[in-house]
Amino acid sequence: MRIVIFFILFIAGAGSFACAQEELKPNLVIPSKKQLAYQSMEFVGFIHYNLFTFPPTIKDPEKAKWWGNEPAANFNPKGVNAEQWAKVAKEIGMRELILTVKHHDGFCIWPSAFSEYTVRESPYKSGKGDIVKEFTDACHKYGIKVGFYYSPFDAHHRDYGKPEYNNFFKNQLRELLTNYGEVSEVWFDGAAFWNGYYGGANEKRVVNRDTYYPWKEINKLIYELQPKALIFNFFGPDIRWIGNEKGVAGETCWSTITSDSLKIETGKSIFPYLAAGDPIGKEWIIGQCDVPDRPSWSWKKEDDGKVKTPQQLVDLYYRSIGRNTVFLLNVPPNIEGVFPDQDVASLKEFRSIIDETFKWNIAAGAKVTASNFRLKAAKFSPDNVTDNIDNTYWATDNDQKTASIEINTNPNSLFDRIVLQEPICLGQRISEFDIEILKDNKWQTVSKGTTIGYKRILKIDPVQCNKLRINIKRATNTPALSNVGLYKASERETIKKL
Ligand code: FUL
Repeated sequence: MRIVIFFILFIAGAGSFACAQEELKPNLVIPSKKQLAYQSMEFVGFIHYNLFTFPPTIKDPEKAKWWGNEPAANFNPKGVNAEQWAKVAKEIGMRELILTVKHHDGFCIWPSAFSEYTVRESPYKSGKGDIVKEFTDACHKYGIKVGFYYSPFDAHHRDYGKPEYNNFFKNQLRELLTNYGEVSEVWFDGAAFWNGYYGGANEKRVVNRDTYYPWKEINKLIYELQPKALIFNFFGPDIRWIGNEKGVAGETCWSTITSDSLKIETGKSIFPYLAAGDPIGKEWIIGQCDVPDRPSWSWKKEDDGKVKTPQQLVDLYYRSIGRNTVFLLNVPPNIEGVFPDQDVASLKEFRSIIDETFKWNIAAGAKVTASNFRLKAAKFSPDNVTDNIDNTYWATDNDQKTASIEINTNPNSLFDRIVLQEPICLGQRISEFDIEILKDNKWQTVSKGTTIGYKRILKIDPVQCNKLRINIKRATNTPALSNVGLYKASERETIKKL
């Protein structure tokens, strides 16, 4: 008897497998495996800590900024605690930390063999210290990925602006990428010119950032030395700047752009393009939203008390992660070398609020129907959007670029946050949607939007309803959704005025 049942189940299983014939074809432009993993980290941290953390000796305001000749002796931290950086990052859900190993002033916080302007020349640990080593050891110990911010612009180096400088640039990268274990991201700053010291020349040097640096060779070198690393640069190749330092992505945000159409000299016009991406872009380049948790990137005494509130951070979470990008939040160690208490307190409360908001998905396991689903096959069933499994999805038949799905909601559950996700391993497809709820037998629109991508979070007024309907109104390819989540925001997201 048992054998017969097994046999029947086997035949049925094979049948449904045969039915799931026609796979959903991926777009021409899709993310790499590395990019998929990076995007799912969602939240990463920036650490601006370097010579600039210490009060400048030069008082001339013209020269005060990135002049490139502040004495190395100024770098004299008394209590660098990289383990605290990594522990806090872990606690608040940051999956990677990116440290400013060399900023515009050229000072290196590792004892680089190619520079005489480093931590070795400073009093820190009597010239025997290496902040990059302390940082990478701590990150590896706590399971936090390592990123290096490296400023290509260098106001200290005498050859800056000449071809020779690029050898120094590559030598330093080789050093950083061979001596400190696994590196997950290399972050190149956009600045390319300034008045500077330049080995004593004391002048202004201007370079064309697009053509001066040998980007192709540099990228190749990075991938050779650290195959798992992703490269952040203005226009990618892996991660792109979102076009502002406010931590805010465009409400429309495609993960695709065409980078070779972009030139920095064209100035401002590139910013909206970077923020919104391009539905017909030829490359997949993840948007990343960088922002400091205080007015400045580096710690300043006068900014104590000006740390972003947990509610402001929550707002940035919605405008970055909630708009298909990765949130890169800067936390500056103070002059001693630790994250200040007030920053840590704000970050922890922020994380606790987000965790509370997204604790209960009231749509989990809900019954879903759709106007169409691909080949009527289980693999593409609408139920897949509420099954809590990442790699399952609902998709339509090839000729259906518009479609609706309806989720049976519990009329007693209140919600005001809607999370939508596309299975981006197949590319990004949806370009317009709206959301309706069925209340008192009437459909009413509660939200609308353009792109979804990896994750889109919509805020609506709190509602209870019997059904929620998502109408895909426009798509660049057969639409698919991998997840729909409904949540009730924590009361702590907004501070009520008394
Ligand atoms: C900018 C720099 O000039 C700032 O100092 C900071 O490092 C920020 C992340 O990038 O371009």
